[in-house]
Amino acid sequence: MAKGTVVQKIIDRHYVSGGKQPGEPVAVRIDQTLTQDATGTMAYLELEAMKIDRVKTELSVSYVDHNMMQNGPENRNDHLYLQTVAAKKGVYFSRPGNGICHQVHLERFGVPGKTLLGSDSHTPTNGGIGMMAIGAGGLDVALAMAGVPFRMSYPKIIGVELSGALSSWCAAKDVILKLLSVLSTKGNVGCIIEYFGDGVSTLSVPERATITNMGAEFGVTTSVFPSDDKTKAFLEAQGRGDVWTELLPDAGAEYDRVIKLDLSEVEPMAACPSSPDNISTIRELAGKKVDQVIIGSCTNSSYRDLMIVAAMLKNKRVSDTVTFAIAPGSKQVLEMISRNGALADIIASGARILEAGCGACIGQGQSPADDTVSLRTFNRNFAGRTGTKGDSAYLVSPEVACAAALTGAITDPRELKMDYPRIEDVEEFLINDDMIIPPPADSSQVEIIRKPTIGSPPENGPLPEVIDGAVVIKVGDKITTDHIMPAGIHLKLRSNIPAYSKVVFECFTEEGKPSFAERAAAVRDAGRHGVIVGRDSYGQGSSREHAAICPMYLGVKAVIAFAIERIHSANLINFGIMPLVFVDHSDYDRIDQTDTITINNARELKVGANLNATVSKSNGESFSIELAHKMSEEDIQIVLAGGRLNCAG
Ligand code: MIC
Ligand code: SF4
Repeated sequence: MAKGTVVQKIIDRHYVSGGKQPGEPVAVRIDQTLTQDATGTMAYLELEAMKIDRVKTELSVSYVDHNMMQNGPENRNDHLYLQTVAAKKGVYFSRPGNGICHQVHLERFGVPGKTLLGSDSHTPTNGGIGMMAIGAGGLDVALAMAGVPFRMSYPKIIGVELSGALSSWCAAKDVILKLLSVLSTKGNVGCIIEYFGDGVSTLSVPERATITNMGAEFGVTTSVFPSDDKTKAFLEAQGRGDVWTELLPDAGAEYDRVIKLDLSEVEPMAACPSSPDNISTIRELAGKKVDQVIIGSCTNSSYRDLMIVAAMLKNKRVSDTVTFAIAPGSKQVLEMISRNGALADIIASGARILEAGCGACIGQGQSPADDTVSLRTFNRNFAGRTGTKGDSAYLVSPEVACAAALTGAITDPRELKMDYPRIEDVEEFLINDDMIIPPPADSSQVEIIRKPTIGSPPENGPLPEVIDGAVVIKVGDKITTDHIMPAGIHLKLRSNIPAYSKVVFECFTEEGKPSFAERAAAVRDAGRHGVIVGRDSYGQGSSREHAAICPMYLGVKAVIAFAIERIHSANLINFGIMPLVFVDHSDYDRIDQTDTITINNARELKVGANLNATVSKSNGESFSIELAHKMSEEDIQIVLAGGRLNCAG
């Protein structure tokens, strides 16, 4: 067990119950929550279903940053519901245009040493100021708002010891890409990363936040930096010095594993298509023609990032063969670069200015052309996430992105022969919270606006004794929640489960053949149950609980894989679907999409006990397989009840 680390101190201060050995279930008190609009509507509908008058957290904030296109009435309907339900339940509301939830939260609300639970997988961004900030499904966040402690597995703490300082043109993004090349996106479930060592003080808070943000791609519970003088200076510059407390690891703090990284050895890197851990150096990729460059997302759209970009673009013009777009992370950033003239330099160069929000990162516009290379400062490049099938998206630092925008090809920024525009830490940010609406002290008069597209969480019955399972899909390794539940143009359906369910696993639909939704609905309507078969690291990526709700709606009762990622596994349980793992991996090869998997004693689920299932082939052959699970007693009760909303209390 790790001793005297920052993470352990935060857990100790928030400990409610449970074990203290890595892997044991532990419940912690949640101080703050955040939601965004794409996951938020469901989260507040679930909170309403819990019949709680007012949230019980110290602070809860509802952001609108994902669904900004307002293509049809659905998005604005969601926004109206979110604004009024926030007022009713005692939640702050950050209006559309105010910026991306993680960036705004870091600027205006994050507090070192506190816990934050957010219905978005990049919630760990606020680990950059020493919070224990965790991404979860909307229902877990609704429960936290209702005052229920968050259950997690007591973490293994991976210490990343930083030494040295970054060289010119090498960025925080390169640090996290380097680490992704070491730790990869799989096999890290149940761990928390804590940064320590002499190198920490050389990184500014926005740089730390880039690192903790993209730490989500490891599949860890979260990533945390200590809270030190740099944190203090950042909070003071945000006019919030009063919330600062120092939070450092004790001398001799023990980590379960230590990775050493000398920042001076980090060089410009890229995550190549189509996984954040497919890492190359820019030197290796240099010369590759680029058609599109976009700077933005919660990873790289801070004031520091855009000032670097503006300095690189000043008095220059974007290459004729590149389309170049910039989305600032927040209204604060946009307003500051507007007032100091940096935005004018960016506009003059030919960059296209997008609104402060998620935008292209979640496939809302800016889809690249067929067979072209897109360079993005984002955190995810899962296949098709850009909105273009067969896309080729690379994830890079703002420095590398800008170099490519100027030259039309992947270029090592060190080759540009420019002076590195080192950006000093800001002494005073421009503070204007007019776009954040605090909840009224008395909300009895507030009426919640529910337009016709605001549905309700679908219902589910208890887990049946016998799972008469049809394998409705068999997929391979690293299936992300973007594969399961596409976002982009479908995002506006998040409040309408029957409509959104039609696109589950859409990327696997073959021309002229029934879709997953059609196959699963046919199985359900025949009174049988759906089973999804996957391989390693199933459910990577986003926190979207729709990747569980929609399969539940379509009658899925079990997912069987080699390993299921943390947030997705919790979401499956929350919606009454069993997350199961193959005991013998070779069984995967023996199962086909048309097979039947029967589990006779499903309701006899026991902690630590395996289940037996029978696989029957269409030719009459059958064989048995053994399935394991990691569900706790509480998880089992939730699954047996058919989901958390069916459980009393
Ligand atoms: C993402 O980056 O994939 C998202 C969109 O922010 C998701 C949340 C969602 O699907 O609404 C996430 O990261 O959790
Ligand atoms: Fe928004 Fe992209 Fe960040 Fe998700 S990763 S919160 S879509 S900016």
